Amino acid sequence: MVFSPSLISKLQRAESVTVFTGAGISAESGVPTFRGTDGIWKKFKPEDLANFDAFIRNPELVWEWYKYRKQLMGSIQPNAGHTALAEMEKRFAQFAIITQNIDNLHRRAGSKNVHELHGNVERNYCIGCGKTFADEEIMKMDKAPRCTSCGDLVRPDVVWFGELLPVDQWQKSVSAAERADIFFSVGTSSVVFPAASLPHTAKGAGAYVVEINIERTELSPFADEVLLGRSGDILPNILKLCRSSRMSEQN
Ligand code: BJW
Ligand code: ZN
Repeated sequence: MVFSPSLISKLQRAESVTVFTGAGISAESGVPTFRGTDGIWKKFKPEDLANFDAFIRNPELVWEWYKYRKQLMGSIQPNAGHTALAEMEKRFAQFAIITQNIDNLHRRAGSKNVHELHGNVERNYCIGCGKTFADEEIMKMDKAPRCTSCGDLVRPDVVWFGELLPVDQWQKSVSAAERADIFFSVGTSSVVFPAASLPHTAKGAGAYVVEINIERTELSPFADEVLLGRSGDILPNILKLCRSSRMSEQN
């Protein structure tokens, strides 16, 4: 794979790298994306299920979707893209992953500095009293689990449309975007806000913005470079480039 001279020299000199990921990075592990040509939640738009009103209207349906996804996400493995990012983290003074994904695959691949903007599918809490529940308990209960303390509905600890993002994760993500010398946006359609504003924040603060996606997105016209292809192919090649260009300092 051939990279531009600009990206090669930026990688050689970068102190701080931030990587923003979306559903596309996990597609090669077998997690369906939400939108785009390969998005396979065809029956429902994410907006139909991923919101609190839909949950209250039909908790059985929303839970059916999440229980299916919990099982799926628990049974798959990080792919070459996740692993390459975990290796890259060791080669830069500052390295952060900002993910919109709830699947925990970055941490499972070994990445340490991960900011989760939309929650984590492995956590659950009661909407009445806030009590938390482990997946083992949840999966044993009826389709729409109820709190063992107050009887209210339990929900997955994820961020739905119209809900605020976790404040600490958001603040850390903004800081990571602002301090980045290189900002990679990987496998996201860049349509869901406020997450989709982060590449623009990074660019405004002087970062070199590189998009990796199988197709062009809303971000493409603003990116300094668009690398079209699968993240599981491109990221290992970027890691190779880091290994060769930063070898003397880091190996
Ligand atoms: C590959 C690949 C491979 C495939 N290699 N690439 C109008 C304008 C602006 C904003 C709004 C608006 N109306 C409403 C809003 C706000 C709303 C929003 O942004 N809506 C837009 C859809 C218009 N945002 C919110 O509501 C957020 N909160 C908020 O704004 O709070 C303030 C507020 C408070 C009160 C009232 C109103 C506002 C919250 C957003 C929460 C999003 N939640 C979800 C579900 C999480 C839980 C779960 O997973 O179940 O997050 S929705 C879903 O979309 C999920 C994702 O994280 C998110 C982003 O999707 P992503 O990752 O980009 O996936 P895809 O499928 O879209 O794209 C995959 C990409 O991968 C594609 O481009 C492929 O080509 C690519 N690809 N294979 C590389 N191998
Ligand atoms: Zn409760």
